[in-house]
Amino acid sequence: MPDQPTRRLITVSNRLPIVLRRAPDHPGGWRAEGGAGGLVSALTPVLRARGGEWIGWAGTVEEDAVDLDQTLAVLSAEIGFTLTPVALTADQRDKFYLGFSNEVIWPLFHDLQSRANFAPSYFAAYEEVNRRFAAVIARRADPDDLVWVHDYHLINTAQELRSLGVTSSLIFFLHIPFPPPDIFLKLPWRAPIFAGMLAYDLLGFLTARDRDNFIACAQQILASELVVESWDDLLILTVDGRQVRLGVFPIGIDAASFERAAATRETTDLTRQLRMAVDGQQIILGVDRLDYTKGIEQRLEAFRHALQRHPELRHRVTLVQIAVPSRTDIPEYRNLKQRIEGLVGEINGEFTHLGWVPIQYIYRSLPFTELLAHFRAADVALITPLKDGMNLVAKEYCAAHLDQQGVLILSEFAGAAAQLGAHALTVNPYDIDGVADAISEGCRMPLIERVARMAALRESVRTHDVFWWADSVLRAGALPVPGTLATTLDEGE
Ligand code: GDG
Repeated sequence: MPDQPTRRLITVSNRLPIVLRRAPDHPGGWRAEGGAGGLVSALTPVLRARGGEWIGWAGTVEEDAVDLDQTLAVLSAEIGFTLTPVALTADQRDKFYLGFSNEVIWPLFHDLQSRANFAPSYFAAYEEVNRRFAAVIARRADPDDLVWVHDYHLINTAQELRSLGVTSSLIFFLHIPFPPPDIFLKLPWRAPIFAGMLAYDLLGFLTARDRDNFIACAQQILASELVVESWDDLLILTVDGRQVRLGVFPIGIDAASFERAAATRETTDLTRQLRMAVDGQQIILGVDRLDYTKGIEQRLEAFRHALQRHPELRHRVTLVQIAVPSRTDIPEYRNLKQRIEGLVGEINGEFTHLGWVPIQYIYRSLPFTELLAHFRAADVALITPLKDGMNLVAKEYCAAHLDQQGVLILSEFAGAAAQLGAHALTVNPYDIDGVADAISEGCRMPLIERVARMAALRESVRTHDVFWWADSVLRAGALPVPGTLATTLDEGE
């Protein structure tokens, strides 16, 4: 069997890296927009560098999905890898994507079980769509291909693939946290979801915390049938004589591209404009999809407390909060937007004085160069998710900070804290006073300390970039596991 660099890669995720919108005036009748979010940011450079195929939903519903082939062929040629669509019906989009994926798994796996909506009708749609994805993959995959399935929407795809007779190596990567047993066991469909994960050959987690939570769940759910053994950097679970590899692979960014793009004339000019607009004040920056896991409300409260507890910050700092629209079809997200905008208004109403407005709030996705300029211009990045699988924004901020003078304030509950925590100011995002004090400390940090911390952060981001990550996962997915392992363990019992 060829080793991993030469094996064809089929990447599968709920979303393709582009979203198609009907546009009668465009050639083919469709207009393509870039997809949002961390998974697309991370995987696009990997597929560009390596080639292969990306299977996913193009954002269209089945009723609309005619004449896509020509548009996707043109886009595939432009992007450098093959885009293969999976169509969903409007009902599947509602129950599988908005419903089971984003109202059940997303909150539960972020430890926010009280936000989960365990509607009984969602799971059947989840299984149905996983079957649909499997049918498309089965048509495209050869036995020698590596099939790499991403994220919580597609946990049950491997089981469906196996039942269709697909024998390719199947890798699953979870881009969100895996919760501890106390929380996971609340899931009414815990048995089929857990069995779905065990049907892969390799399970990739972002941090050791997530992998260990998975093992703790396995110990409770499978009890005596389970054997866990370490092998290289991986753990091997043997269940009913079948082996599943578990690995920890902290996802990175395309750091070199970020550094290059941050250094361009255009970004430098925009950075200067942003700095001039705040007239000598320090910029504190928040960048998030507008999502309740990102802790934006708690962050705004902490900023309000910082202005109250540390009045010397008034007139000297501006908080720039970029909130990218996300999942706007879900009522919870629309309510959150209203609460955030209410808070911004309240805080600005309370503190605005003599032309100084403490919070600038941006509700849209910025063009890449503008985003980079915001990273470069910010003295402090305030990244305080309540829980986050990794948080790529933390890494992007460091990569873009060419002058090495930025301060990173980072939630201890972001996966990124495992790698970056030692050189960031780590905070508990629920501790409003603690975050307020960290804001003050970040703004007062002496230059020499800022530079030392940022240099170490940048080194970590550069060394563990997205290519290192993808390579580690694919290598682990392609390794032949020693067949004697289960026997050895049986003999040792
Ligand atoms: C999930 C997990 C995990 C943001 N604003 C703009 C913009 N962005 C880009 C950022 C970054 C991406 O969106 C967000 O990535 P994150 O990792 O921070 O968060 P999620 O979207 O929740 O990602 C996360 C990730 O998957 C990967 O495994 O790290 O924990 O939740 O790349 O730059 N991009 C542009 N304009 C914006 O205004 N162009």
